[in-house]
Amino acid sequence: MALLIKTDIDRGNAWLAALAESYPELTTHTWPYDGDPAEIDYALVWQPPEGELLRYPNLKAIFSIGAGIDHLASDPALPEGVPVVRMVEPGLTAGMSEYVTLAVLNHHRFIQAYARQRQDKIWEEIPQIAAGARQVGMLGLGVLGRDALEKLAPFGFRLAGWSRTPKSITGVTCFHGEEGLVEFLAETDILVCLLPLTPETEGILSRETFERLPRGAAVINVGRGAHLVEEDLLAALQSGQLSGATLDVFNEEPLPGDHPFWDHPQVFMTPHVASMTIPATACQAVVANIHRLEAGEPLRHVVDMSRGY
Ligand code: NDP
Ligand code: OXD
Repeated sequence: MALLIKTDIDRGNAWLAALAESYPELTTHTWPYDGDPAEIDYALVWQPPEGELLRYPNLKAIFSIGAGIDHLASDPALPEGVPVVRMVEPGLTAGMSEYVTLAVLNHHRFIQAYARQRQDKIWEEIPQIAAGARQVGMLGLGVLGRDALEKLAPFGFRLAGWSRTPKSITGVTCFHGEEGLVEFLAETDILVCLLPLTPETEGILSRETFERLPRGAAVINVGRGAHLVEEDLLAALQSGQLSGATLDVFNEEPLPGDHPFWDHPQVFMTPHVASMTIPATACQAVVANIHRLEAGEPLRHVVDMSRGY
């Protein structure tokens, strides 16, 4: 049985080492592969070139190295009928919850505002707001959104979440669907986007959304760059409707050198590193799924490609 890995060299090597340890019988190749394409059973990929996966006629499953599968959904020549599996693994989940907690506390405790004051040697207190007086609102109540809310709970924030289908989560006020969005936004002081990128969610962080938030709210985007309408964010920061933003993902990555976000005093940004799949832990999920498929059992975390996530 053979698996082809397509990622960058360092991560590819980490995957090879992790898979060799947890599944020594599995033959592994890194992309580009110049052997017989018919020998490849599984593909483990991040951003493969368009049409690449069509080259392997005997693929049994495509594993996304990331939680997001938009890098596959955007391929017009994805092989039909081959299941696509998204990444669900404890390392990726833990990393995202760390980042979201950091970003929420950054806004809650005015860290960016104090950094600006420091530059101007201003020693001035900003009145602190109790965590219980703020609502953190999570767009997306999937694996990552739910874990981040769980990690935020001990701080005492009011927690809310929005999903496509109804949810019931202890300690979280849950909203769903278009009708639920307006009510959800009205009370959300710190808005976090952990949605998958689909035609329905593209551009959701827009002027209309920002105007529905309480004045002075903050926005954290760790979903995908295309969730955000960048010029609407700049306008909302300029008008004071939003007080700040944390951005990890961008429409164009790497962010072009002349982009206004680089120097914007109210934007805290990182280069798409909010969380990363960790091969040492993630290989367990991949290996377990291969064993399931080989035993004739259903795969876990298969993507509904018609829904886009
Ligand atoms: P899941 O598939 O587990 O969860 C997705 C959630 O979004 C679900 O709650 C789903 O609702 C909700 N959702 C989807 N479409 C809609 C819609 N139209 N309206 C309302 N809610 C919707 O995904 P994960 O939590 O594993 O990952 C989320 C995303 O995080 C990834 O797709 C990726 O883009 C991003 N990500 C970013 C990283 C980074 O480093 N910046 C790292 C990892 C992931 P329902 O529950 O009803 O189905
Ligand atoms: C992911 C990512 O989707 O890293 O996992 O963006």
